[in-house]
Amino acid sequence: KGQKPLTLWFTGLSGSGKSTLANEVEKRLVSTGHHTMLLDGDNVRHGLNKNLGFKEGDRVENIRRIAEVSKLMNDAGIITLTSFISPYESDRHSAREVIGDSYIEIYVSTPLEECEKRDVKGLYKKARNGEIPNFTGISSPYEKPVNPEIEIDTSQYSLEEATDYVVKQIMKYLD
Ligand code: GGZ
Repeated sequence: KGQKPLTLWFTGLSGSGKSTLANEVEKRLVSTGHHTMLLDGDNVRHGLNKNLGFKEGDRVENIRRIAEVSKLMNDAGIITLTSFISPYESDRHSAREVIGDSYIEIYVSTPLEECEKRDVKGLYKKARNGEIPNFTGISSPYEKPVNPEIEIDTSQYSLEEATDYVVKQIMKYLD
């Protein structure tokens, strides 16, 4: 299927719903004949980036490599969905420069309070107890996106509603 290869760059706090939403969006794209690749912690932080942790310099390098991989995927005609906190504005800006016009930023703006209430993996509790250092939102910064192409707060919608909304917005950028 002829398509403009996009990189759908999901950014937001741990527990904001980035990966869940990116997975659903990917399913929709696949069902309409698109060729996709989802990059997330499971397939990138455990492989390509397994030498990186969560100090600032490591996060910068994590995002830099993900942007470069996304560009390669796009060059191969594949729609890439990335699901990483990507907390720094300067790194997202660099990703945009590397990827170019294909870069679509999706800010998953679920508030910290809600993410902490969900605490799906118990990480916020550990971060509050000081068991996890440099935890985003608690002891490490999250710089809110200034001009994301798409913004969605998953605490306000069902997963299906959120997916519908994001897919509808993405259609503007697909031919
Ligand atoms: C933030 C951490 C940390 C610290 C481990 N800070 O909810 P999760 O578990 O599955 O998603 C989080 C993931 C964040 O990795 P990213 O590659 O997205 O981060 S970044 O873009 O900032 O490089 C969380 C887990 O890793 N995790 N320690 N200290 N999240």
